[in-house]
Amino acid sequence: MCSTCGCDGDGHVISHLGQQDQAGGQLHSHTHGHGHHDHTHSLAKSHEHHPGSRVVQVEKDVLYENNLLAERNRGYFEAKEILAINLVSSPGSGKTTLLERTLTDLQGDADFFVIEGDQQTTLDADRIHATGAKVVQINTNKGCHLDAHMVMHAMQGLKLSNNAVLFIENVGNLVCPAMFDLGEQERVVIMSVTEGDDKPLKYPDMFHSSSLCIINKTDLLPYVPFDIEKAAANAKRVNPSLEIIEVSCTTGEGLSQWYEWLQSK
Ligand SMILES: Nc1nc2c(ncn2[C@@H]2O[C@H](COP(=O)(O)OP(=O)(O)OP(=O)(O)O)[C@@H](O)[C@H]2O)c(=O)[nH]1
Ligand SMILES: [Zn+2]
Ligand SMILES: [Zn+2]
Repeated sequence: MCSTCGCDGDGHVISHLGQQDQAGGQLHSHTHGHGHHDHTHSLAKSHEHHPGSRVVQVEKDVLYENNLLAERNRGYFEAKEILAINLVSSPGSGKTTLLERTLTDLQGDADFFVIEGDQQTTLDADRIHATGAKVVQINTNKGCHLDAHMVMHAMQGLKLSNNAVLFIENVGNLVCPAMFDLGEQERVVIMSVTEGDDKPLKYPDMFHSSSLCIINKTDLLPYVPFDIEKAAANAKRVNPSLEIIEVSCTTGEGLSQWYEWLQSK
């Protein structure tokens, strides 16, 4: 849990890329500490001392506050009929590549917006920006996940249109992002065949809280000892209602199934 691993959720930087924000090619960014907000942080934190309970109390407070803001995001998405999809995975499984292909292949089918979460750099946001989609970058610095608060502020820079599709690329981490509801309708976990077919059993929360699992890099199956049936069975063991789609973002194999899934939402 992040409150015990030292991650600092309030030190994030939000950078706006895209037509409306890229005046003169300058990337506009601002840091987000506390003290200048246009929303309230309603929690009066308890300062009572219960021996041995401090860590648990902090976790409860962090998640409680997150869940309030997630509900707020969800209400906004519902009111504007926006489909918000939280993409989660370990680092390098192919989230940004999947987004690049999706935004290119489905161009014109809907208004697409992207929130890019990374600890450092705007590399992923630059890749998304190159597809023509509107994108905002959140750098979490030490933070190992996105939270509802960061997403709320990032949305303020995106000016989402009604009926839009919003992809949120979370920080590459199969542990902490599982605990943070962002207000999304769908959580999609991406695993790749180079990671081992035991991942759903080792990181059950992530697979339990997702509605779709994409198994990526199937083009590498001849070269790695990954049993795709076993991976799917492990994922179903953790979450029997999890849908599974096998794709290769490199060859494009299976992507039509992903697009059909998107269209069904
Ligand atoms: N062989 C193969 N490589 C892929 C595929 N999809 C992505 N890659 C490669 O995997 C590497 C990581 O892909 P990214 O899309 O950057 O992964 P990511 O999940 O966005 O990574 P982080 O943002 O760092 O968590 C890149 O070198 C991609 O080219 C695929 O289907 N097959
Ligand atoms: Zn705030
Ligand atoms: Zn990425």
